[in-house]
Amino acid sequence: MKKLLTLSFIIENNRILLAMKKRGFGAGRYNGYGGKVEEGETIEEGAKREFREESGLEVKRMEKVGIHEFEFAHDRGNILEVHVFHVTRYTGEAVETEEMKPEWFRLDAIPFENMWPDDVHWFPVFLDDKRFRTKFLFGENDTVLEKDIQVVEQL
Ligand code: 6U4
Repeated sequence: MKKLLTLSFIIENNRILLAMKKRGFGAGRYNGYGGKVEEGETIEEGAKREFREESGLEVKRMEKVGIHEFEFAHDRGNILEVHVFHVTRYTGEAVETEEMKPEWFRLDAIPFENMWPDDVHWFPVFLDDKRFRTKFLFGENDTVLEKDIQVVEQL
């Protein structure tokens, strides 16, 4: 069983837009914008919709940069396939919504201690502008039990 999700980030002027997730899966952590891809929409359409709903920004151009497969030890076989996008053109300004509170961070001050525990492992590849495929297995308290990070030419 695979569930399709998206995760999108704006990076500009040496800063990245993250948002504090206020409710739902991953609440209390900073992350990019995203969520489940719905039936009848493409992954890109889902990414843009989630970005709009959660931030108020309209994505004009985005590029897929990576694909994660996340699995939890207590729920083996259920894979979260998360498609990661770099948003390179957008309009509007990020606003706080019921789900997310936006905040810009300098690239040398990313708050990894308040993010998903996998992020510290793959962000360096992402910030280095490489394409990647990863697999993470999480244990109790979302600790990383296993990780595999591959730099790829094409996704
Ligand atoms: P709804 O649709 O509101 O019921 P919600 O609980 O808000 O769902 P969901 O599933 O829409 O959450 O979105 C989860 C978001 O978290 C997606 O953007 C993917 C991201 N995500 C999930 N696991 C992650 C992980 N290990 N590391 C990471 N992002 C992750 O950086």
